[in-house]
Amino acid sequence: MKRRHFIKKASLTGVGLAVGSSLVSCDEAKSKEQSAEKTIANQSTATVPLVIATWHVIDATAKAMEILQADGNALDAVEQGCRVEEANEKGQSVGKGGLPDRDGNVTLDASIMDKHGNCGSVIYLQNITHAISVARKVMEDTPHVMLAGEGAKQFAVTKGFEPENLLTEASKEAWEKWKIEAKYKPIINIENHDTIGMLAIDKNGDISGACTTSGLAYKMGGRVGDSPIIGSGLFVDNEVGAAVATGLGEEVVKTVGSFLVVELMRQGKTPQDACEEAISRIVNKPNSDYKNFQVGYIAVNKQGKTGSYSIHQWFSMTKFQGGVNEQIQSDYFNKA
Ligand code: SD4
Repeated sequence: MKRRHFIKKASLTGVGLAVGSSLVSCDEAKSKEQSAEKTIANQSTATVPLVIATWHVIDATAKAMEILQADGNALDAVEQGCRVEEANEKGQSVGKGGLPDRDGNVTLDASIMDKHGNCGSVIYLQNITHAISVARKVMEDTPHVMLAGEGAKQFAVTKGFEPENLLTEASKEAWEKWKIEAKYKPIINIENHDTIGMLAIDKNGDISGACTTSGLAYKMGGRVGDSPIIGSGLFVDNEVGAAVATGLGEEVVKTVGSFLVVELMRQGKTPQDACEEAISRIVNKPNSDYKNFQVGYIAVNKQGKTGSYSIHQWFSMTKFQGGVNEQIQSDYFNKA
């Protein structure tokens, strides 16, 4: 390992060796490096690998952990974890079976971000179930960060993704019913399962995140939410931590929510306090209509501490850490 890299790694993991400003011999540096690596390894067994996700998605976190336990990296873990819910036709807010827009089109938004700060996203993607994998291809195989609409679909097809009909009978029926009144109203907590946002730390202590959704049910055609907007629906900084959002995307975009949570952690807040502060920026706006919509955040810091918070009750986080895969109810703002 190069000395500069080592110093960075030591300070990031809280090992705090005083080599940055002092002159040390090569041997001394090497032995300090070895002991730092051990400490990193010990710290890792205490808290990582770990994975957290929005809502109740035990199967998705189990899939991600399977990858992490097999020495897979955090990026593969979050992608594969998200794919579980994208393929789950019963979940009406993600991937196949997602509720359509007001014209009956299922349109998907997704984003992914790795430990280097690379990111990719797809916006208004139609007919492709695994939006998260297309987002990863955008990140890895193009010079761009975002692809939208027909261009995103065409790109996916050239990458071997099979177009299919994403509107299931159940979602079509729900849409037909909605059309009777055709009122747009954000729904708080759709069946305790919504946009999936997932964050993971692998055995090396590296962080990645992903977010995938069919967006708000019965949205206007062309509407884009927070989930594919880097910094709003998702943000990862491998030196600090990561955050991901769910709920009314417009409110998350207006406050650049996930970036805000990570910046608050950089300033020293715990993940829990950072999520609470990001929610308070929304609810404390003059004339905030927060009683009528939900927003929730989950976050993890570099030390593997996690937090989650929402405006309304019944938001939850699924967390797989230390052999336990569990759903944890979030604390929330609106207790009145
Ligand atoms: C969006 N944040 O498109 C997503 C949808 C969601 O609860 O999370 N709904 O605004």
